[in-house]
Amino acid sequence: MTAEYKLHGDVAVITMNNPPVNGLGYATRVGLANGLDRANGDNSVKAIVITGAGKAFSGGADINEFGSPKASAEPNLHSVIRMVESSDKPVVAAIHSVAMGGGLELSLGCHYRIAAPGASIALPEVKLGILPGAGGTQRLPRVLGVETALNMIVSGEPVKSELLAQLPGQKLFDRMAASQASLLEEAIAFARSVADARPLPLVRNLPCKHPQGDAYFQFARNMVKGMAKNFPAPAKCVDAVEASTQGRFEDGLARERELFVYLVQTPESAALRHVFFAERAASKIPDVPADTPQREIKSVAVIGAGTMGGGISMNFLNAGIPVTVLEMKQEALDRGVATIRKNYEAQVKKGKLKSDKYDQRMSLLSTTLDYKELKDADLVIEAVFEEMGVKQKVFETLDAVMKPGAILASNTSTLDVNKIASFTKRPQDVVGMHFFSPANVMKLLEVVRGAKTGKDVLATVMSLAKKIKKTAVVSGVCDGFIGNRMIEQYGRQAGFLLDEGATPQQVDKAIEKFGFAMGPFRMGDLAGNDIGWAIRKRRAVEHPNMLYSRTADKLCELGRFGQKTGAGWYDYQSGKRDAIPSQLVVKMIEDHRKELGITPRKIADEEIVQRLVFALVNEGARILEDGIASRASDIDMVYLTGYGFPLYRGGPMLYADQVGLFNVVQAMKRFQRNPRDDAKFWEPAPLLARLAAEGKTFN
Ligand code: 3H9
Repeated sequence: MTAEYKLHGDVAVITMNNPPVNGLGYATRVGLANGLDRANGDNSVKAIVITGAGKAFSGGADINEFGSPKASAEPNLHSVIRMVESSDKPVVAAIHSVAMGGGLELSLGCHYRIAAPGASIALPEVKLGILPGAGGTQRLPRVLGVETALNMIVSGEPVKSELLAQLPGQKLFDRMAASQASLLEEAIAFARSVADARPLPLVRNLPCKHPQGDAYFQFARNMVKGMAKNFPAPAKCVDAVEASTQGRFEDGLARERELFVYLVQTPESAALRHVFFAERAASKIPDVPADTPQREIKSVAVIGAGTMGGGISMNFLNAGIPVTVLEMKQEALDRGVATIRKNYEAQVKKGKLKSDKYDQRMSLLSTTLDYKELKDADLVIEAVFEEMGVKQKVFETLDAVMKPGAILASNTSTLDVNKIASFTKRPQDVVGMHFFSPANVMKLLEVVRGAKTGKDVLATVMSLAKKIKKTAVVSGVCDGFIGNRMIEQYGRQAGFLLDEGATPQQVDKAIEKFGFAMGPFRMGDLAGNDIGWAIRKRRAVEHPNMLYSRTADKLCELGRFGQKTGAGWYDYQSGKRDAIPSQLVVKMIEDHRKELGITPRKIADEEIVQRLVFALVNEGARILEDGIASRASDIDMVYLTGYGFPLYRGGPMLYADQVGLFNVVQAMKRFQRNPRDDAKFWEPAPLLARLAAEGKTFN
């Protein structure tokens, strides 16, 4: 049982104890129900306090139980809340640290609530693609007013208890405790003081109205429609809260239930719940325990003041960690610092950064032309040209100058980190830290684990990533690591689609409609088509048999590198980023087809999407099988945070699971018969074939 029962004189205290956050799983609910029964059956008990052990009152329903029979097994959360409401003796919720979701809903069933300052109060269900399903949409408006409650429910954002307590007319908290330390004692005293109060107050009996209900809810609907495209939950939250203002409490509760049951089954909710756990799982490395000692990172050095080096530096400056940037020439340093300054100034102008914070960040930045001045840095990140010879020189120099114990990181996006480590006499200190451009904005950090990378180095980099607000995912060493190794296959398919009859805008539109932030051709134009060109030239030497469409090379031979040259797959007007379909490119593709003797065919959007996404999935399966990624959900995190994969689809591997791996393999078999495509390309990875045959999933 995961709730403890203890008598404090004539007050029974039931303490939920289900670490880490007292999730209201089956055993906790049983514990609460038993505690309530026991207290009500004991004549010596006059009042009851419910609280939580450890670091939360309660984080809400146990998300692990969703979709399993345990979630609704009796006593379900509704039944527990009904027991609380109908208790003969007053029940007081003693809230501290975290009261979220079902945890807050449980407290709203209590007759009284006392909160410690600093507690995070939220109904965050919308972030999981659902709505509060245990009365939250009906009770919160009754204690906070319709508008405040709806804002909290639609945003899911936590609000501090002391702020809520100050709202005029609020009935959420009957009392604030002086501190968390005194909460329990004060709650017991309060419970004793209301022991004889009758009738016992119930939130459900409070009135709930909005003076301009129709107009207000119409306005709210318009707001969420704009904000929450592709996510059904926010609009349903509005419906549920509206129901709280319209009729009997029980009717509102029934409406909430109906909407909850609908939402919990949507693929969007499954995706968001998957992401919740995927995010937390990614921070754990199977053979690097949580208590692995870490190195202290008090200062950072960055080699290279280009776009990447500058963006990387900003992450650390934002976190209050001093950075020294090194370049070969003063002009390059000046340019790099000017760009960082310009980025911060833009944030100040937009009101996103206070000017004193800006000064503070810039004061943490220093520059040098001399490697020796970096010697005391705890971490050095190299962001120089992507060429092994250049990396070799940098790492040999770092090995010579850096103090013992410094972490030597490379921002390489494709090169062999083991080889880079071999340029030093301390391969245990070498790790890949692959940031994504723009590095000060993109959430993803691929942490590349070399064969000899120390566990303490990995543990340090993972916790540093959290400090600089990145989503870190560990990748083994291979060409392109997780993200770029997969994107290469996606890019190859995009090229084959052009050869067969599609246009760049058709491909982009189809995949953008699927939900990608940007299609492959608009993306190429933004990142620079010359980058892929350089990689393909290197690959042509290393993998001479790899088949590509030649269209991308031809584009580059025309000097059409993308936005930076004013022309790429699309045309661009100077100073603008709008992609305008290019007649010249269409003609170039048509000529190319003629050369190959291809008669173009009309390709359906569905085929485009499947070929691009299943290309990712198949390579993802290989990456899993090779042990480059530890889990399928890590691959999903890479694509969600680094490549603009739609959040509401949960990442390529979850998407494949939802489509069904059998169906994915069937589609691949169909593509294999396509005469223009590379038949070998569509051979299902052994892991994918096996899981599909066994009716299993990646996750
Ligand atoms: C709900 O209540 C539905 C009802 O309305 C209706 C029902 C009928 N369940 O984030 P952290 C785990 S829906 C299971 O790193 P922090 C988490 O996986 C629920 N597990 O810590 C992690 O495990 P591990 C509405 C949960 O201190 C560990 O706790 N509630 C749950 O930075 C630590 O998590 C929410 O959506 C849970 N509900 O932040 C709250 N919550 O160590 C979601 C956490 O094995 N949770 N875990 O990786 C949060 O926002 C944060 O976790 C919280 C703590 C603020 C609580």
